[in-house]
Amino acid sequence: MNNILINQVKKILHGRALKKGFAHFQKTGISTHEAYIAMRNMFIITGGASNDKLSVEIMNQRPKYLDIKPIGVLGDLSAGKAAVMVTKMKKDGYYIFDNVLNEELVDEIFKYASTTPTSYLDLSSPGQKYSTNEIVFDESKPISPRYQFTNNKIVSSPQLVNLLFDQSLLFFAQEYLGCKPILDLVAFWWSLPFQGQGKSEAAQLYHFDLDRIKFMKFFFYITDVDTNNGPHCYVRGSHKELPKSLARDGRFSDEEIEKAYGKSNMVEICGRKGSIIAVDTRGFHKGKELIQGKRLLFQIEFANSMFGQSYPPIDINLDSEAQQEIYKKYSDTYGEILQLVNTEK
Ligand SMILES: O=C(O)CCC(=O)C(=O)O
Ligand SMILES: [Fe+2]
Repeated sequence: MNNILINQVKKILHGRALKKGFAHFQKTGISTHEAYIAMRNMFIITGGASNDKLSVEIMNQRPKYLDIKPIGVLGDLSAGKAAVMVTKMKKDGYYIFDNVLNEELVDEIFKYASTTPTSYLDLSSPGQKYSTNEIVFDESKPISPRYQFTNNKIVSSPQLVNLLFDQSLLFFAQEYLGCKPILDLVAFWWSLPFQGQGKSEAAQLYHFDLDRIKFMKFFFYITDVDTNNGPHCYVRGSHKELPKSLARDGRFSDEEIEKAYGKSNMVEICGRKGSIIAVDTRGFHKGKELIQGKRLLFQIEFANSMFGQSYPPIDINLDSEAQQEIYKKYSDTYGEILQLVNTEK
C-alpha cells in the first residue's frame, strides 16, 4: 500500500475509535485509554482539526456561566475588558497580563515552597517518575532538574487555593474556551540547572500538550525569570494548526521548530516574580533549560472537557465559606478534580 492509502486507513480507524470513545464518555463520564490515544492520533493526522470539531460540540453542551463576577488577580474584567486580551491570546496562543500577583502573596508562596517537602523528578530510572519521598528543596544540593509538589501540598496552601478559586481566572478561561471551564490540573514546581540531564522528562524540549480536547494554562512566576533561569518558551501562533512537517508525537529540537516557524516566532517569556501568563499549550512550548539560578512556578489548567487523560482526584478542605459557595455554585468547574472533604460543622 502506498503512504496516502495507509494514512487514509489510519484516519478512518482512529476516527472511528475516537467517535466511539467520545460517545461512551458522554454517556458514562468514563474516558478510556484507547479513546484518549485515538484523540492524540487524530490530532496528529488532522493537524488539530479533529479537536476543533469536538470543541464545537462541547461548546453547545456546556454553555458559559452567565453570572461570574470577574474580579481577582487579573483585575476587574467586567464590561468586556477581557475581549481584547482573549482576541490576542487566540491569535498568538499566549497572553502576558499587565496585572501581577502582589509582592506579599508572592513572598508567602515562595516561603511555603522553601519550607514544605517536595517530591522530585527521579532520573535514576527511565520515564517521568517522581520520588515517593519528599524533601525540602535545597538549591545548594541539586539532585534533580525538577522538584514538583504533590497535589496535597498544593491544596494545603491557602494562597494557592485562593488562586484556584480566583474568579477573574475562571472568567478569562471561560472566554478563551468558549464554554464552562473545568479545573483539571494544578502543578507547582521548582526548576534547577542540571547539566542537560532530564530535559525531556522536565519538559525542557519543545512539545505540545494533548491531555484534553481544548485547554489553557495559567503560569505564575514566583521567582524572577530571565533568559538564564528557565523562561517559558512558546512558538507564537503554533496552537492553530500542526504543520505536516511536525505531525508526530514526542519531543522536537529547537532546530526543527525554527525551520518550521522561524526564529522570530520563538518567544522567550521572561518576567518579574508575580508575572501571570496564559498559554494554550496545544501550541509548541518548553521550559528553557536553566543555566543558573532557579525558577518556581505555579500552574493551573482549565479544559473544556474531562475527556482524555485521567488523573486521581484531590481531596480538599475549604475553610472559607465564600470558597465553599463558589465550589458548589460552579461545581461543573471545580468538582471534577477537587473533592470537598469538609466535615459538617
Ligand atoms: O516549564 C515550562 O515552562 C513548561 C512546562 C510545560 O511543558 C507545561 O507546563 O506544559
Ligand atoms: Fe507542556
